[in-house]
Amino acid sequence: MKKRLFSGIQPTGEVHIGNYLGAIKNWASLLDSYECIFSIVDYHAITVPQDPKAMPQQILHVATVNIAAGLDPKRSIIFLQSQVPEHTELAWIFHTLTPLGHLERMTQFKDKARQHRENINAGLFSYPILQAADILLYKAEVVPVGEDQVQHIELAREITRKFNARYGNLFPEPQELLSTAPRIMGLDGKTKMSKSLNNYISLTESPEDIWKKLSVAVTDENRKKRSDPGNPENCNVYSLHKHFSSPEEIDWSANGCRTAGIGCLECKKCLSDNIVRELKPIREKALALFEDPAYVVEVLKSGAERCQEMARQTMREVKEAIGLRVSAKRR
Ligand code: AQP
Repeated sequence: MKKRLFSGIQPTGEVHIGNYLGAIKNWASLLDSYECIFSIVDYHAITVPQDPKAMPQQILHVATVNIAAGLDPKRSIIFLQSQVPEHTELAWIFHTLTPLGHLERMTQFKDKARQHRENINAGLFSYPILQAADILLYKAEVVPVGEDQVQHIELAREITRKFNARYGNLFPEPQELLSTAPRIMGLDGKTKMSKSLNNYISLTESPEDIWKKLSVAVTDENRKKRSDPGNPENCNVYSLHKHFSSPEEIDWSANGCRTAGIGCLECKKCLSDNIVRELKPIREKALALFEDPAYVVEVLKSGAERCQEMARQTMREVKEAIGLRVSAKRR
């Protein structure tokens, strides 16, 4: 029997190469090794303000791009979180087990609270509890994520232990699975690449726009002019080469930077060509799928139906364990 795997992505904007290298590419490579469930986590997305008119389009966009990037609906389940109400039901139960102090320590909460000072809501604070429910509703054992999510998976384990200790062993302890690129930095070179910050290259970006964005990307800031030698270890463009370029090109970039043998623009051009080449099939498939939203809607619908069955079963077991199921039968 294959172990079950769960992961999610928020429909908060364009899917970028950070999501791709940190998560989606890894997900696609795991389809045959695990029983895979992927969710477009719209309830997580609304913990920061979203435009209700744009939301349906964002959901379809993120689902479509994930399918185009390798999530094969025939070999995995892809569904929309809000179509399976048991996620929030189980999250409520987990709220009663989660110490406030644990939530206060979450780095993502602190970062998002700083970004959205005008809307620091309770959902943003308890986001990791809903994430624990997402995973445990399907008793998933493996959760492939980027590094930013590891703290949340640790909390999910903590919640699992508390539930199992109080109510009996129902849930397995989920483990994170990191890709070889767990943290891709944004083109500003300073913050994590994010959908909600304008520091990304999206998976459907045109070749012209990829070059436009890369040509102004921050490199080693101590390299002030072409003739200055630089330090590739301080350069995000070099870091990206490691994920898109051949070993020879990676060496060429590092040596050329250290000796001032090449300029940053030359180095970026090579990277741009390689990113364009890797993203080409994804972009083409996504553009074709954008013309067929009915197919994507159907994938989400049938995914939700399959999840619903598993979710109902788990909730029956949870309620039984907690003592919330009443019956007229005498004991
Ligand atoms: N920069 C990144 N490097 C590596 N992995 C990343 N992930 C996100 N950014 C990077 C991983 O992608 C998966 C889906 O992410 P998400 O949509 O759930 O939320 P996020 O981590 O908050 O992603 P963003 O792009 O930064 O979205 P916004 O701006 O809306 O907050 C996760 O596995 C994540 O680790």
